[in-house]
Amino acid sequence: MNIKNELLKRLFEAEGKPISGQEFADEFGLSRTAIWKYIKEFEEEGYEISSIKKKGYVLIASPDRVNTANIHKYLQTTTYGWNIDYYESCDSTQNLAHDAAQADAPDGTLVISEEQTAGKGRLSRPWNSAAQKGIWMSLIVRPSLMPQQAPQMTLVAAVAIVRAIENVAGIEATIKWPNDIMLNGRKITGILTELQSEPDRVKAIILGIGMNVNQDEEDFPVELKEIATSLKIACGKHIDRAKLIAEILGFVELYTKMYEKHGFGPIKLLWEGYSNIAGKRIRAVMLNETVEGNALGISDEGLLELQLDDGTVRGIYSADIVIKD
Ligand code: BTX
Repeated sequence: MNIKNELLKRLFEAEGKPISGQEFADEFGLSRTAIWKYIKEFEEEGYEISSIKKKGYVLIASPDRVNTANIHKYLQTTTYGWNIDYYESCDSTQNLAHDAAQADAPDGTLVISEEQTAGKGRLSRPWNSAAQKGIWMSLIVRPSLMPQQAPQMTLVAAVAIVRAIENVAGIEATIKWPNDIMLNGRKITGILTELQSEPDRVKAIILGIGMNVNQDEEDFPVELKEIATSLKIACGKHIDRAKLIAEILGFVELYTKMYEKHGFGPIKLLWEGYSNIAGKRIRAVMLNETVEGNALGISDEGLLELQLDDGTVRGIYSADIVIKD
């Protein structure tokens, strides 16, 4: 057990009542000075703690940070998110997660940053990642899947994210195939799934998740004003990012296990319930080709199935789609 985290957890759970430094020290066989040092460290990290004579320590306020302590306060997973690499700023959590995965970071390791200076989307497109406003994180997972099953992890993550948003913000978002989560027709989340693999097995999947959480309209650069939104704009209140992250990790763990055990069928059912494409007329822009047709849904492999105007059905692996009606 990490004693510093345990102390912070007790301070949170006491909900404004004092925690006795002496009792905590006795319980863990530590000196009072060791406890006092932890309290000083918390204060340096931005927590506001008051010390009441003969009673103990009271947590008054915690910083709006997605650091390890704040996430662990809410985390209820078995594995995912217990190992965290936290940064105030970095170029891209995706790059750092690739390095960590190559250096054998354990299953469920989370790389997270308050800000990204070179956040990226698919095809190296830029991903706007303003400091302390969103969730910019990459989760390293090592499921027992074949490499060809990896792209479906985007859909696993999408369902997990929609469920987490529902629980924490009380609003229902929709999934736009393959990797966007939308609110009121605008993008709040993008998912970037990347793979490290051997010919016949997945070594690691890096699930990059970028979510706009507490931005106001004026926080978005001009080129995103018409296409992006945040949870705060949609539901009118500031959202606790750490709580939302813990919730996302919980659902990603649950659905990844489900996918490993029972295949894509149950995930597909959940996904269809949240997606906005079935029956719609869609233009799919791929690297070398653009096609248009009516969306039938997704296949058992997670491909978008489009019925073209000549009646043929095309399975599409990856594209930017435009929903036409
Ligand atoms: P995508 O290629 O589907 O979307 C990228 C496009 O989305 C951009 O070209 C731009 O139009 C738009 N966009 C950029 N920033 C935002 C934003 N903040 N909100 C809404 N729309 C935006 C989507 O790629 C996958 C994004 C994954 C980002 C995560 S963040 C953590 C991890 N680290 C990293 O570098 N990438 C991932």
